[in-house]
Amino acid sequence: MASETDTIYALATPPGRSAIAVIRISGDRAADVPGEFVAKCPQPGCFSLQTLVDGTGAVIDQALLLFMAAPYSSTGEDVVEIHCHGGVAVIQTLLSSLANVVGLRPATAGEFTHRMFHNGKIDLLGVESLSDIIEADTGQQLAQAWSQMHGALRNPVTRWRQAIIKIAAELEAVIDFPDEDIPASVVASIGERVDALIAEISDCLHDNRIGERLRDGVQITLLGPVNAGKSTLLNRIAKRSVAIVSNEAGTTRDLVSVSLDVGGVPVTLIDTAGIRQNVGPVEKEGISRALSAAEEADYTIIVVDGSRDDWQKDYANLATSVGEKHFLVVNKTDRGTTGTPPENALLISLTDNYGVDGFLNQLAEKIVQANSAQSSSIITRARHRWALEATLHGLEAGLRGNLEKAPEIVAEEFRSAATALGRITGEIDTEDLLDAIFSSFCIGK
Ligand SMILES: Nc1nc2c(ncn2[C@@H]2O[C@H](COP(=O)(O)OP(=O)(O)OP(=O)(O)O)[C@@H](O)[C@H]2O)c(=O)[nH]1
Ligand SMILES: [Mg+2]
Repeated sequence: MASETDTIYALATPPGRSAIAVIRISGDRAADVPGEFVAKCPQPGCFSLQTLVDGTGAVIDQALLLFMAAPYSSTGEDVVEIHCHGGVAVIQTLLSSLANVVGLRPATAGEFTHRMFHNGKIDLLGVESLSDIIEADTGQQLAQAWSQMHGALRNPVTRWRQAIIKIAAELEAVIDFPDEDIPASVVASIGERVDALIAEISDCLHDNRIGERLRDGVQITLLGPVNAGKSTLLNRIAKRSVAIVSNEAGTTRDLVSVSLDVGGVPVTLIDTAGIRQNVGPVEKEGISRALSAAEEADYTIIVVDGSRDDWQKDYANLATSVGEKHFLVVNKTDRGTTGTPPENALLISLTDNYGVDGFLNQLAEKIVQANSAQSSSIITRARHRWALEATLHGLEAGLRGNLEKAPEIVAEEFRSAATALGRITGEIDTEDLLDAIFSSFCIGK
């Protein structure tokens, strides 16, 4: 059975052919591993070039070995890294040799990081940041991940938690002397301090989900009547032919998406089926998916054919269903436009390339402005938000309680607020949560 004290190993680099591959080994038996290949374990903190041979004396590879002795390693255990040539046979031979070493077993997903956490090398926010650093697709996501690693949320959470624990402790002291009245000055001071904490935490929660959006990406949906030019616009933005374009109404049936980097903000742009009445079951399903995608999106681009008589009516219907966060693109102006467009209309012609760059610049500006990491946005996961909401809830419930008559109930509310904060950094936690977080890592991390 897998144990937390086993020595574990894994390929730390992606599988397949590469110039160099790295195999990591962590645990008590790590320093014995070079000996299994008739090589010497280097001095702690040193690399050494060694020839690794198998049981018959045949050379497997010439590799750089690195040894980091406990506790001065990433996992806090003895760690050996084999920096070998990244050939499939080299990697496979080394891994199957390691499988035969008594006391060694392959690591499970995220197990190296799990050990870092258990050995106090990193807290839960650090674990999440590490995952975000590896997953980051854009520069802004990377900057946010590092800012989280360096304490963007940890610092205020630690300060708030200490303040709440101090307040709860002051209350406990009062509870210990039940015959004495709580001095009015203590009641006032606790009220003021809790008010200030509530204000600070609420402020942090009112961040428009910028941090989470930057981490998860922004979703933009193209919506509009059939034949308006949605797929043409998607292809133009993606700079390649992703979706089929044709003059046949109802060409797009399913959702077609592309991933984009807009000024460092990761964006998923989704093309959808054109909206129209009286259609068959397949198209009907497509339209229902289109409307759901627009509902879930952070922004919707409503595309209409400005040369058609009823485009204003189409726009009005769609605008009502998607709400405020939308852009109105009136396409096909090369054929002329009917009626007076509303003020927010962006007039373009994809065929003549009229107004398209202007629209795209405006779109990019809006996305970057609204979704760039800001020093004030320190919540990057729904988990953080829930915990901060639970903290607020505890503090507000405490304030509503009767400090003079039932200080123990108030203290309990404050303690629950401190517990919720402790969950963010992992000081207080359940194994369930840890398992969920670590399982998102790849094997070898
Ligand atoms: N005249 C003109 N035609 C355009 C313009 N933009 C796109 N078209 C044409 O309009 C037709 C429909 O374009 P699509 O991009 O397939 O339209 P769509 O909104 O995706 O249509 P569905 O998928 O059927 O909902 C194609 O023949 C395009 O070449 C434009 O600015 N002017
Ligand atoms: Mg289409």
